[in-house]
Amino acid sequence: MQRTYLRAVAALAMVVAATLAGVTMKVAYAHGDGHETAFGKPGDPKKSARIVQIVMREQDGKMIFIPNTLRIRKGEQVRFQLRNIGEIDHEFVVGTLEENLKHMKEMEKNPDMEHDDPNAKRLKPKTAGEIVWQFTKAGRFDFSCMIPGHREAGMFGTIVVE
Ligand SMILES: [Cu+2]
Repeated sequence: MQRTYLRAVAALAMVVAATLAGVTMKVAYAHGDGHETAFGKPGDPKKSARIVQIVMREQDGKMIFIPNTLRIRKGEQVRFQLRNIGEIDHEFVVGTLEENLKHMKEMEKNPDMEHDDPNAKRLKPKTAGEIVWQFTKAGRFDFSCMIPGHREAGMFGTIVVE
């Protein structure tokens, strides 16, 4: 009797352990798979997306993005079509304001730092590029050019997701 009981408890414990392991694995997978960040995740280029065109340029001693304010619906996937029509390199990096400011400080120390991230694109003069990003969280976010001096010259914008 006692033995059967112990065996049943052991079997139950194994089922619980296996279930917990399964749940843990699934959570880890979902997290790693989506590259989810505080401002969303890389989009799926095969899925439909709202097209947002952004021009980067210098103008009257300033450096700008046109437009520099965007409103996006939560969950919306956006295809940023970026064009650098200026005379020098520019960059588009989307993130939280906090992260972008921190990143900018790192760029000041390493001006040649290259970005190959799904949320960033550096463009030579007279070239174009694309980023597909899905904004999964509501909030106020930032896009900036991280090349030293450019954000200070005006090269940043705001994305409001609601
Ligand atoms: Cu720039």
